[in-house]
Amino acid sequence: MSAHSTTAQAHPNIALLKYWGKQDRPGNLPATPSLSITLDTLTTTTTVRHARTDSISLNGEAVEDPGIRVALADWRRDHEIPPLAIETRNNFPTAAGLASSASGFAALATAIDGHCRLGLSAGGRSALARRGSASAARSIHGGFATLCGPDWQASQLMSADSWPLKVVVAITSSAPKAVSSRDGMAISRRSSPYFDAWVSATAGAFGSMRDAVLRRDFARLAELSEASCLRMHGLMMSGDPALLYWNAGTLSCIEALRGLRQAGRNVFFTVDAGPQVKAVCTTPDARAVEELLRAQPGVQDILTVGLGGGAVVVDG
Ligand code: 2P0
Repeated sequence: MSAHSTTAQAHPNIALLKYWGKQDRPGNLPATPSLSITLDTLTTTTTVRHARTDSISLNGEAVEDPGIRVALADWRRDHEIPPLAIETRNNFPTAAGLASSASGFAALATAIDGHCRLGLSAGGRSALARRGSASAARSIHGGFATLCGPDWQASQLMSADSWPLKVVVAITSSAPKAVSSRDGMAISRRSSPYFDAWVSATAGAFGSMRDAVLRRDFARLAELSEASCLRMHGLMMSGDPALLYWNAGTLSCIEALRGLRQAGRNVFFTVDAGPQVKAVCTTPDARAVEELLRAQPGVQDILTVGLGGGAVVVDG
């Protein structure tokens, strides 16, 4: 052990090119590449310490978290990880559609790597985090991150400072989602007639989106991001059972944001496996985006964040 306890922090990320669906082989490998932005302000803080048996607490309460238990068992097949007491806290609502599993597994993998002296590279931590939750692989890095084969370890494409975009999140429901991402992905893969087309279209868009980010081409990034989001939701809706993660507020926000972009503002929408709408915009446009979203029917709350850094050990 490197210290009595080790604490790490990580932030959620939002995919602009979406991952939805897994490969048919072990390792929690996505069927598609993805590209994301890591947020600031929203933080998961995780402390691990040696214990007699594993225990997990979330925001101060003991929890049974099957996802963490399964990940620990998987990680222990390759690494020397003793029984651990894990305490994790989110400074944002866990069920608000803000990818707490991404920041959670990125913080946990980083804390364990530090505490147990696994000596992993950032790529190694990303692979560990991915085995817990694939989107978590991207939260190891700050700014713009990509996750693609053949190694399925995320890399940083560009730092947060290189293109400091803003994200305005419109919360349209605080209810937990009815179908988890993991179950939803399995349904889409098993039953949607569009699944293969989704996989090939996403692979085809990956290089274009990477180029748009590197060129800081907002208009092209907007076009590619909205297409990826709508294709993913089209896929979700086309399975059996059909998955419709949107509510009326989601659609109001999407329509309003399309109008605002037509009116000349630098903004686009993205929506994940839930009803919240994330508006990505340039800093001068953030105020107008906030005002517009706040005025939409069904919007309960608004949260504005910037782009942040990767997962780090903060103590220990
Ligand atoms: C993403 N999502 O790329 C996509 C877009 C939601 C919609 O990754 O099964 O929690 O743990 O690997 O990463 C959410 O799924 O799924 C997700 P698992 P994860 O961000």
